[in-house]
Amino acid sequence: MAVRTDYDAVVIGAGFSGMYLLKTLRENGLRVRVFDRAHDVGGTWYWNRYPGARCDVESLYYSYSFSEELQQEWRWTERYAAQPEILDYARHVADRFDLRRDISLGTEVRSAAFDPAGDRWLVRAGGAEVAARFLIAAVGCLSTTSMPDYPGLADFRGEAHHTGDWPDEPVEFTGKRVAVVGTGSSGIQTITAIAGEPEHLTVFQRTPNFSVPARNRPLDDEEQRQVKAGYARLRETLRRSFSGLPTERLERNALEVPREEFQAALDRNWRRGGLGFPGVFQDTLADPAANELSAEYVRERIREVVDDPRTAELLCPRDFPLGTKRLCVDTGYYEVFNRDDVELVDVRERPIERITPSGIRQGGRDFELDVIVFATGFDAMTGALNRIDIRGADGRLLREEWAEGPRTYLGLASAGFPNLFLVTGPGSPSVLSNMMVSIEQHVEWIAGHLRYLRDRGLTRSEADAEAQRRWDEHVAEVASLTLFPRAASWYAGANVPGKPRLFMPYVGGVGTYREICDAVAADGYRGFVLS
Ligand code: NA7
Repeated sequence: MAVRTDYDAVVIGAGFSGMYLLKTLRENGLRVRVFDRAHDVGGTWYWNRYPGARCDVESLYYSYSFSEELQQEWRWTERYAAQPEILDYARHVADRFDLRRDISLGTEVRSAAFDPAGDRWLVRAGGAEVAARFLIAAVGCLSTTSMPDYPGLADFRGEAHHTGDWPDEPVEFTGKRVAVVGTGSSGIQTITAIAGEPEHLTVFQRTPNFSVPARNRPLDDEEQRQVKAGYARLRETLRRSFSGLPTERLERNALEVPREEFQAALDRNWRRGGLGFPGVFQDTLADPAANELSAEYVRERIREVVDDPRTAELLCPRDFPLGTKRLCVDTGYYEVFNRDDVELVDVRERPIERITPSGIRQGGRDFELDVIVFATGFDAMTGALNRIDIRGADGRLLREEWAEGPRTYLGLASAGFPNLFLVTGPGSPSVLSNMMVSIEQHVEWIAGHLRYLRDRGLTRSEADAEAQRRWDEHVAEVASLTLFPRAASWYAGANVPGKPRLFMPYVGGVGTYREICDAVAADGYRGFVLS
């Protein structure tokens, strides 16, 4: 029986994943509709417009590789692109490939139910219902903000903003009393960008993070020309690498090399700047003693910069191994704490008690404030999916299936939810990688799978429950060989009260993961039940 579908595929999200899906599936002859609740494309880079927002992966690598013309013609101005430039790039891509005509902006997908009789998804987007054979969630890993449930927040008379949901209009800090709550990447970037503007800046820190220098700088034409001349090979190397980043990897153990060699390698990477630091020695993320060597190296750099020894010690991370929470990449963060108009407040032992109409009450002190910036992070990796009512073949909700933590096959699909595919989902290595490398791989794999189904007249693809169980086990097993599970990180759901604790990313690396996905495809999509 022929069943009506409005589209072959509905894609949720018009960030870098959703846009590339649209382009690829459209070229394969599919009718595609993309929905996004934002009023423009760009996803993460649309919402995270807080001061100082910048990518922690270098612009020449944090960019699409699928179009030779695009990668040759687009010119990045800095080694690390700031949010406005990345958003411009996203808009450029949308226009260049004529994507906007198939994207409905300002349209939130609230529910989607699989219709087993028609092998299709019925999707409620905005006020309308559409039917599509496939539903692809390109909702992002860090797109649902996490806001502590402070009493009194609604009564605050000043301005309060979350970094991940920043207003369009510029926020004025000059001459004001400002607080930043949270010292992850977003907090560190905000603090560094605004320091000096407020009359007084109070930083509320619960857990210090490891932050390494970015060494950001303008990109000159010659450097761009050189990288672009070797793009094809470079991109292929990144696809086959561990993290999708062009970092130094010595294939040696920190504990086994002479001290001078260890010191020289870390000095070199410190001077170079960026995220490569934990990957230089192969035991850093596996052996606590090796890790401690690198951790202490960073603490020494903090002590060198921060004048007040008590403040320096408060800023020194000790609660988790280096690299087991995403490193922060900064430009002058620790220097900020040498300013007279900046105060660091430790809230670990004595948490923020409440928000008062005029500020924050903590440790028996009342902080009078005009602006509070909440840089308190995200309900990462599952938050955006779980807030949509996604009902599978037997009517069960995805968030209920995932009540004990997400279950996926390859991070790409979940048993019980036929014809639903996830881009950069839990169980994939995406959040540990250069996201662009992961996005392209996921999109191309999903597009290949849909081609395979169409060529064979198949209308239904579902992850097999047993294959999924084995994959989840494998993800956990690989993680257990590393130090990652030792951190109370958003990778493990530990940053959101009540969220199930489960280490979600696949730590095997993007190159290995690609090989696994390719082998599954070559084997007739082993682990999927097709009909
Ligand atoms: P993160 O890295 O999750 O950082 C959130 C910060 O907010 C972190 O320092 C938290 O401390 C802090 N936080 C959260 N809740 C509270 C409460 N209740 N009180 C005090 N402090 C709190 O989010 P970001 O947005 O900075 O970065 C997310 C990713 O974006 C990043 O990893 C990069 O990949 C880009 P905690 O550590 O939980 O003690």
